[in-house]
Order: sequence, then C-alpha cells, then structure tokens
Amino acid sequence: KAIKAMAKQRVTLEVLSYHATSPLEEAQNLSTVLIPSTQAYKLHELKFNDFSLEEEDMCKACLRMFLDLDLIERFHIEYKVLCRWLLSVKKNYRQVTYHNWRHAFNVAQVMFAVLTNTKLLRVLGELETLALIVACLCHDLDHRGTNNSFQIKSCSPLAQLYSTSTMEHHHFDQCIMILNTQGNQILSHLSTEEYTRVVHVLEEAILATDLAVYFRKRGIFFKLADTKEFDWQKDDQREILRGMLMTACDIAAITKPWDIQKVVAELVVSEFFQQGDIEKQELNMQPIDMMDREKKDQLPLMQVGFIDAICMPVYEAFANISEKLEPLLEGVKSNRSQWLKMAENN
Ligand code: 5BB
Ligand code: ZN
Repeated sequence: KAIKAMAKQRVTLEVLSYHATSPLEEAQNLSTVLIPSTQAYKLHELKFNDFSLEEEDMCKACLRMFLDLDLIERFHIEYKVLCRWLLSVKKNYRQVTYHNWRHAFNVAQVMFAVLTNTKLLRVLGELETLALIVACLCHDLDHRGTNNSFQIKSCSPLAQLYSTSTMEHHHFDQCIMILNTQGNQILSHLSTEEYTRVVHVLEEAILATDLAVYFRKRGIFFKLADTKEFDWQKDDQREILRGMLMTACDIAAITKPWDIQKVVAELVVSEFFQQGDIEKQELNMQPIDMMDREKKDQLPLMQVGFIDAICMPVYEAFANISEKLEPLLEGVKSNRSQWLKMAENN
C-alpha cells in the first residue's frame, strides 16, 4: 500500500485545476452566459457533427446537457462549481491529435443522445446517468496519445503502477483528483451513500473503455440483446449495459456520416503513426502495421476489420435493445461499404 502510494506520487504529480489569473475569471464568465438550447446545439442527434462546436461552445453544451438531464437540481450542484469543474476537465486533456477534449465531449454527446432518445434514461436513473456523463467527459483524461501496450513497452511509470488497463486506471485517477479539488467538487452535496455509488459506477465506466474489458464482458451482453431476455432491474445486467454504452459511445465516430468518419479516422491514424514513430526512433522497435506509416495503404482494410470485429456487434446489440438506436448500426454499415470500396481501389 505504502509503496503504491509513493509510486503514485511520482506518477500523477497533480492535476491542473482550472485557475484564471485575469480578473475576468473564465469560470465566472461561463457561469453568467446564456446557454443555447439542446436544439440549437443539435445535442439530441445521433449524427451530431463532431467538429461543429468551438472549445467554448463545447463547455456550454456540457452545461446544457447537465441542465436538461436535471442533474444540477437533483444533486444540488453549484452552478459555478460545475463551470469550474468543466474547465478543469478540459484543461487536463492534452493537445494530442485524437484523444483530446473534443473526443471526450463527443463521447458525452453520444451518451446524452442515446439516453434521451431511448428508455435507457429511465432504466438507469439519475444517479447512474450522472455517473455516465461524468465518466464520458473524464474517460480519457491526460491521454498522451499512446496506448496501454506502449506504456508497458516503454516501461512508463504508469505501467509500473497499473499492469492492466494502465491508461484507464490513470484516467480514473485524474477524474477523482479533479472531483476532489477545491472549487471543483460537483459531488459535494450528495449523501455519503450516493457519493460512494457514483464513484463506483464512474470507476467501472471508465475502466470499461479498455477494449480488453469490452471483449471480456460482451458475450453476456450480446446474448441478452439477442434473446431480449434482459432485465434492467437487475444490478449485474445494468452494470454490463453501462459498460457497453461506454464502448458504443467511445467508438461512435465509426457510426457518423462518411465525411465526419473520414476526418476522425485520419486523426486516429495520425496519433497511431506518431506512436509508431516513437517506437521506431526511441525504443528501436518495429511498430505493429496499424502504427507503421509505411503501411498506410492498409488503413481502409483495417477499418473494415475494426468494424467487423469490434463495432458492428455492439451496434447490432443496441439496435436489438432499442429501434431508436438503429441509425447507429446503419451508419456503421454505410461506412463499412465506403472503406471496402476504398480498399478495393487500392
Ligand atoms: C484495435 C485494437 N488494437 C489492439 C489492435 C488494432 N485494432 S483494429 O485492428 O481493430 C484497428 C482499429 C485498426 C486500425 C484502426 O484505426 C486506423 C485508423 C482502428 C481504429 N481504432 N479505428 C477507429 O476508427 C477508431 Br475510433 C479506433 C479507436 C479504437 C480505440 C480503442 C477502442 C476502445 C473501445 C472500448
Ligand atoms: Zn476514448
């Protein structure tokens, strides 16, 4: 325990709490501006354009989601604290190509759209909804643009701290540190039981964004969705549902209209190539094809593989659970045929 604590001190020095130096404090500003409607931002749309909002509008859109879900009233969240928390979360994303604040925001938006377009909002209830929205916004905090296997290969301090789900544990750590930072404590008015429960759901949800966890749990979920034998009253089934929702939202770019999917795939691949470059130049290792610039013509076929192995099954399951979610599946299918067409022209 003590050794762990020391290792942790070395790794996660501190979070950047949002802290304006100008008298026109940014959190103060954000807390006083008018927040446009859900319709104005198109937040209910499953085909929401990932690039439609500027940095500041993404914060305002987050406030809109909290307002519309009635989370502020229900959990007595101080509005200015929420503004400060959002700005802190945003600040603790790095300027990497893909795993940045915009990605976190887009994941939260899809979660909002999925929950509000279906009965799942009622199924999950306010507390789990709060935990899931917070989880989406925080699930990639302090991402360095490199994956778990890179942490292990490079012997990063993070890998010494957490041998499995390395980055996901770190994202959760960062999330908790922000929630515990003075002036950022959006959960401070919850009862002890509610607080404990939110943090537990939050941890499960962030850890569920590790692909390895998805593979471990998806079998049960697909069976429930196939046979429609799910009973969302049962805690264990709801837990799996929440994990699968996190995956579905995390990779939702694959369901978006082609012009958006194309741009996101370029960002993903550019981050992969940057990791591959470091592996070649600094670790003297041969990167896997996916991260090797020399193999970039394999991209379309890799996307088809990604769709078949990871994406299609999860959106098929959700289409079975709610017909309102069929557009996600239609989107994946349409992108699959686009990538296949490109692969054939290669
Ligand atoms: C993904 C798992 N990885 C360990 C090995 C490679 N695969 S993959 O073959 O399915 C693959 C996925 C290969 C290439 C890819 O992108 C090239 C642009 C992707 C891929 N990954 N494509 C995407 O559009 C996206 Br978005 C992603 C991001 C996946 C992040 C991890 C998923 C977490 C799910 C819980
Ligand atoms: Zn993510």
